[in-house]
Amino acid sequence: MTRQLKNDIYGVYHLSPPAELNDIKTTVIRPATEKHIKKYLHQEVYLIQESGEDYKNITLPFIESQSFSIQWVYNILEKKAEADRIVYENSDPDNGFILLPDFKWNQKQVEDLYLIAISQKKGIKSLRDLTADHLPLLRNILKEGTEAILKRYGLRGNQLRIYLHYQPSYYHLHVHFTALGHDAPGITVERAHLLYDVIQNLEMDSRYYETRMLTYALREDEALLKSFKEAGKC
Ligand code: M7G
Repeated sequence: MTRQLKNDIYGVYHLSPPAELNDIKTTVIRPATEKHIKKYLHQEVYLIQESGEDYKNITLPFIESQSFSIQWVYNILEKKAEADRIVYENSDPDNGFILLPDFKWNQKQVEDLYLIAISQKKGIKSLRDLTADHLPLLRNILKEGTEAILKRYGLRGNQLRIYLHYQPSYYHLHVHFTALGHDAPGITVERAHLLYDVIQNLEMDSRYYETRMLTYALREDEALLKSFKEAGKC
């Protein structure tokens, strides 16, 4: 241990933890696409304000041409991968979902709990596709997902942050459940949409997410940002 600074009751030290405390959890993506590499590189970010029209004209064609493969999601739904990690399943083809630990969570402590609920129904790409028809699915995810987490991990609904990303990285509807005290990546106001709010907004207006302006950040060399620039939208 070496001391860098000491001032009154405050000290700053450099420590070299012993090997058993020095474990690093790693995720390996092999083969990684160019898009994967970009996702993990630091870059400047810029806000986009996407109208319903922009979504149809710019974002949707982009998603259809070059989004990440969602094979890993289908593997989970078809029990070809991670079947032993499933925490809860509602097998209804329209309103059901599978709840399991996100691969970012090592499952060792609930302080950074992170699970995802994946819709059984295919073809719901993101928040933009949601209408009042999806309320039963969203309510099931909220109620049954929360109950399953209480039962398995002892955290109550008021200790959880339950949200959807817009834009997501993977265009198959899924909901994030994280411990409220955990600053998980992607909980920023320009990306996370609380499930409580999503449900209320759809109850008020079935076309809410089809029509409203959605604001989010894009990284400097993301192709979608380029599409918005070419369309003179930013
Ligand atoms: P997202 O909002 O589409 O994108 O969330 P993000 O990754 O930019 O947040 C997808 C979520 O699924 C993320 O929280 C990922 O950590 C998680 N995830 C991604 N993959 C490829 C897997 C996987 O293979 N298994 C599990 N359990 N979780 C994954």
